[in-house]
Amino acid sequence: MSRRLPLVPENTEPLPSLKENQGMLAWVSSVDHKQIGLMYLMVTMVFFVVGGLEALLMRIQLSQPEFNFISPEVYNQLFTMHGTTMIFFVVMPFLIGVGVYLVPLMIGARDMAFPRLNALSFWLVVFGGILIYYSFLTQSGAPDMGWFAYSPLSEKPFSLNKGPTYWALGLLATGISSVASGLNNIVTILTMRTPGMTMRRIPLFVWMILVTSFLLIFVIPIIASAFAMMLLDRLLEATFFTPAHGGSAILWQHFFWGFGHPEVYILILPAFGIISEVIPVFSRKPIFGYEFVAGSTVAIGLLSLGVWAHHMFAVGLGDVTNLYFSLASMLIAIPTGVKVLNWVATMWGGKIIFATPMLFATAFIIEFVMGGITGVAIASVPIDWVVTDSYFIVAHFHYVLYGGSMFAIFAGVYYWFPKFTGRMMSETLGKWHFWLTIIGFNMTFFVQHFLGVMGMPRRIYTYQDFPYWGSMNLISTIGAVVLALSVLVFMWNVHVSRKRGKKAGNNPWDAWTLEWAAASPPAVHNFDLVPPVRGRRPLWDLAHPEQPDEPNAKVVD
Ligand code: HEM
Ligand SMILES: [Cu+2]
Repeated sequence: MSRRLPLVPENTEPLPSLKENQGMLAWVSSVDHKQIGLMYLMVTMVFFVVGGLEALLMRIQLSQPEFNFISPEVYNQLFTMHGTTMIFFVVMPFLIGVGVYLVPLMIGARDMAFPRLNALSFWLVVFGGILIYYSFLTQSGAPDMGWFAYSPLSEKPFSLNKGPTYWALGLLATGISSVASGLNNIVTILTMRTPGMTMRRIPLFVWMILVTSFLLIFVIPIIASAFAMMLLDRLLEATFFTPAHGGSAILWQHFFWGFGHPEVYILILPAFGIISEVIPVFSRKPIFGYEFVAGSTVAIGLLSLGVWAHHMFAVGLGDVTNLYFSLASMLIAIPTGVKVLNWVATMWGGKIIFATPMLFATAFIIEFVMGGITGVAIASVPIDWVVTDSYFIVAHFHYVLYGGSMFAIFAGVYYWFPKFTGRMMSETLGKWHFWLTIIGFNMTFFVQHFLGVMGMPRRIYTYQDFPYWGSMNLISTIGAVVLALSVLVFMWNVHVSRKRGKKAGNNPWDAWTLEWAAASPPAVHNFDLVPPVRGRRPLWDLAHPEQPDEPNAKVVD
């Protein structure tokens, strides 16, 4: 379709440290953003399997009424560890990791601003994960108080229940990692862009990482202080969160959700970024309304700081407070809707190519909007009072987290895998993965809306044989098995394509952001020559000098 770009020789010898025979040491000691990025992706895949197995165990236990597969105590540990794992050790580090790999390439830089800090961030995540999982080996087992660790559940004395202590320490370590990553991204994006790469031209993925990074450095300290207080309560008998001794359990909830709601945007904004890169390339059009996609992200970031108590409507904060948080929450639907509109308008009239990344991106829009609609519904106080703590909520957040974040993660892997490895992933396996995901995901979570409205509470290890409860739960469990199968297909695809996939070349999708001008995989120094940047699509401008995106752009050289 376009002319080959003679910027980097195709299939250059991969950088020495990326050679397979280099052994573990080169990886473990690496400060290269590409190797660190790939290590993030590998570690998060391991955690994804672990968190998925925990989910599968829960679903087996719930497959029929009054089933005795796992005990109530273990069930409590499983949902706590599953939620914690998926949020802090899968979605978050995956998105940070893919950012670490791509941001320097996308802005034409040599590496992150602070490569050693980058390595520290990565290893702190590994350390935090090990610390949390270590709790399984203690005699009281893993933490069992749910991923939001409400007091008094999290305040049982350390001598009886060690899990929550390891949990808080592990998450403190990953919190330090997140703040460091946030700072690293901000400095990299603000100071290391190649000439011509103005803030109005950086890829939207980079915009999303930037806003996410500000959220990280604003809100992680909130939860880090709460963890510190929780640890003081648990280890030194302080009483911040124990009402019996003058503390306040509700205070914990404010701390937790003050962090927790912005956190859900930390889990979704970079996903929006991935979608904003994939959709234009596979629609063969520039993004519709770049400024609106970037601007609405800033709006979402700011608004997300002021809506936390929609997680606390059932607490009894009073009508005025509830009303404010309800309205503020609904307001977020506006900038989010703007984005959906931009993506659909980008596809509109485009020559759409439904390769696997685009299939996941398109499905993302549909499934994420489903989760968004139930989200606006439960932002309404009376509706929330009916369905709070029920399976309706479980359905809602899995639509945004799996149908949203995970779908975008899959889109991103299929899209950038050729850049990471120099090989294409199998399209046939990709389509199997996609359709099994669609079937399994919707089967698992759609019925849970009904179960919730029918009154099934979340976090119960079993239930009575009420009409339809058994059959709907069985459907959900079968769906989870299909979903597990889809993940196996995905992993198999990664495994075989890494060695035997079709050779990719520098720019297999005919995309236009700078990372595609580097070799696949990129040389250790990223670029021999960074292409000139005179618009938002530098590689398009190079291939089509007769119709550049910004004809009047100054040549900055
Ligand atoms: C692999 C498919 C998945 C299945 C089958 C699944 C299933 C489950 C189940 C059975 C529960 C417990 C519900 C309850 O008893 O209240 C749960 C809770 C949860 N899941 Fe998933 N899940 C999956 C993926 C994910 C992903 C990708 C995320 C996040 C990125 C996630 C985040 C959560 C959270 C935050 C909780 C709440 C834990 C808590 O109540 O403390 N799940 N999930
Ligand atoms: Cu929220």
